[in-house]
Amino acid sequence: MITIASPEHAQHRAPHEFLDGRLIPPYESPERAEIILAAVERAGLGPIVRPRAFGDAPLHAVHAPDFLGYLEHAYGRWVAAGGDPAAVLPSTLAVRWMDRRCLHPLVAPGYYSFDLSAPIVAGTYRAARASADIALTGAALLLEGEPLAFALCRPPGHNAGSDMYGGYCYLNNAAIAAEQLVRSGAARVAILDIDFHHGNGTQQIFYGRDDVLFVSIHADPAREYPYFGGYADERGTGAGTGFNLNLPLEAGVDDARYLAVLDQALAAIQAFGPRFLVLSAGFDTFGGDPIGDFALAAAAYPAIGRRIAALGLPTLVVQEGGYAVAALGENAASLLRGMAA
Ligand code: Q9C
Ligand code: ZN
Repeated sequence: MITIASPEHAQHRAPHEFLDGRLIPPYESPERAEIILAAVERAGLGPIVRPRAFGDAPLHAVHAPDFLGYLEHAYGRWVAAGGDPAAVLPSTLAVRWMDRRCLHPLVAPGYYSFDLSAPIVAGTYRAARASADIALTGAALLLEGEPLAFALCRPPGHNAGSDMYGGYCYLNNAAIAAEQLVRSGAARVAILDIDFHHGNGTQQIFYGRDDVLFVSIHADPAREYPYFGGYADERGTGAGTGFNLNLPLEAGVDDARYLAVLDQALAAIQAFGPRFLVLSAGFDTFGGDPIGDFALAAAAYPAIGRRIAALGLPTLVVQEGGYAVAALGENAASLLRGMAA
């Protein structure tokens, strides 16, 4: 197994996030990536390499050009227009009845972001680019014949859509990697999302597609973020109908329950017959996670890894969420150990 990691992630450090009307310290911190890297090193799971640089084309294959231009320049333009230098966060959100585009530097954040949990600081775009390059390097390694790669991405990506960001996510690393695999000749690619939260961005990007299957196991959005999507009746549209599978779950899910649902997800992937698997791996399903309400034990992660590996597919593991920082490194290493075994 090969791990891809970069110190560039540290360029992104949110000063705060909004939650339930309170400005609070951010759950998504640089320490997360450092702790995962240290645990993977300790576990001796194979070489750890830096990402290659892929340029703009693979980002444009997934994200809208105006959105990428926004992300790149948002912070500088915000500060120049008088916004708080601490971070870009919108004051007015584009919603159902007002979805016109307004690109005033103090207002564009409310067009492109769908929540108040993804502040942009000076280094956010650089970090997000490096994170996407990490995922793309993992995809390249699979194309070169590696059976298993771990993209230690930060910031995470699965909440970012083609022209929207939020939920700590800016560029959709897993989607960018999956699209690259398709464009490199894979007829079918499956994405399995095991983050506690629904991967609304990944779903949106591939919703009309029959060559990329998206399967997600997550907290029921009627109860948990992202609330406005991720329901079981969202099955895809047009040619993509039947190629989106949401498996929303109740609070308190334990190891046995989770593994039973995972088997359902894996059966759907097997029936699809993909050439590659991209695994959006979040560890906020852990019982000790401060923003999740599942009850997985540490022992669940090697078991999850073993079952996924039993598909026998070349797999790119892409790091997403997980905020129980003290356990995060071990949980990630455990999943990978289970997969590599
Ligand atoms: N009451 C990822 O794990 N706030 N994103 C949730 C819950 C945002 C999660 C509030 C959660 C974003 C990558
Ligand atoms: Zn999550």
